[in-house]
Amino acid sequence: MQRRRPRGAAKCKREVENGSGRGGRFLAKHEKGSEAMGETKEKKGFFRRLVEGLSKTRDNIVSGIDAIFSGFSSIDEEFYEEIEEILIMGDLGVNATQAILENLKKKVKEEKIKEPAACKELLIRSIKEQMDVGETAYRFENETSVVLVIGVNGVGKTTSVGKLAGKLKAQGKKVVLAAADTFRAAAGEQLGEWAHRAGVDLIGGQEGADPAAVIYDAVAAAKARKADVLLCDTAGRLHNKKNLMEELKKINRILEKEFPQAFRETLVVLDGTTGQNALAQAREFSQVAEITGIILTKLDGTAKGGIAVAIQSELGIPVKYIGVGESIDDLQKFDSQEFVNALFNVQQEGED
Ligand SMILES: Nc1nc2c(ncn2[C@@H]2O[C@H](COP(=O)(O)OP(=O)(O)OP(=O)(O)O)[C@@H](O)[C@H]2O)c(=O)[nH]1
Ligand SMILES: [Mg+2]
Repeated sequence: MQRRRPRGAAKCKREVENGSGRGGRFLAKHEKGSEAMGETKEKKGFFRRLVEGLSKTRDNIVSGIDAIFSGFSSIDEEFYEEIEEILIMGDLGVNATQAILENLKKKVKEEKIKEPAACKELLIRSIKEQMDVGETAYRFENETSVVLVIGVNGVGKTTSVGKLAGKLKAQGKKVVLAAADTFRAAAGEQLGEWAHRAGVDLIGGQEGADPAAVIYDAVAAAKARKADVLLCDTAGRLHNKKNLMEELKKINRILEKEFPQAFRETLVVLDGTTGQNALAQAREFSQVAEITGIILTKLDGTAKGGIAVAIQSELGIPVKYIGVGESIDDLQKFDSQEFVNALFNVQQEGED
């Protein structure tokens, strides 16, 4: 088969194009139909910020993919191999990438596609399908609930708790924060600052206190103050991993016993810049807790955003929020369809 470019050329082109922020732009159908003006406006803002934040991942994926689509004149094994390489480099992970490619090959066959360029939309559709974890529920926002926020050290737990408190408070909810990270000296203080910023109550924060006892007190306070949501920040670093996991089990037992009527949400915070490590962490936490969602942080700047695909595809756990900065407004609900559009720089209908 004749090809205009030898294998590997896609990579060279990718390097040349990196940083230019260019990428194929085409219109995608807006899958959600018509929306209220306000929501559309908010979505646009979200989309633009996501496009900005994902610039590095996107440059890798989009320019690489575009180079393959224009560089190959026929669809063959090498064409698929190049796509595979780019997806793995974009941090989508080996398993998710393979599933996406299988799906793509099936679609190419079914729809009798012959032109490489016609594959791009199919690839985007395959990635979206691979990320499908059903409807992402935010029931805790509308019920009396306890949100336990867990994760290893430094991933952004305290920051995310603070941002989430701000978000809920803005919705008119009564929020109580539990400072159950008593391991690190400044942890309580740090959460205290967030409580102040968000304008919500804080329980605990004494260094060296028993985290489970803090949770016990916080539950009592949440009940007495008729709070809508109790948000619990936890330690990411204990003497060792076994301690950390034991501590979480103990906290869970207290919550089950003392607040059985509350809706439970357990969110694992993962640092988006750590790529495949984040996936391993989520797996470990899922062994000790019933994880209901992920907060993927630090997707601004130089994030390896493809990890969101790997998480939803491999773990089947929805990414519920993404962190896109350090201030209180920098937490967004995650929509995998829009995320893939942003990753591929697919312009939403109606955007400039
Ligand atoms: N750019 C960026 N920085 C973030 C984001 N989320 C958190 N950070 C930063 O990451 C650092 C660690 O955040 P923390 O919230 O303290 O992380 P933690 O998981 O509570 O850490 P430990 O309590 O030590 O386990 C801080 O400097 C935050 O400002 C984000 O979405 N984007
Ligand atoms: Mg913390």
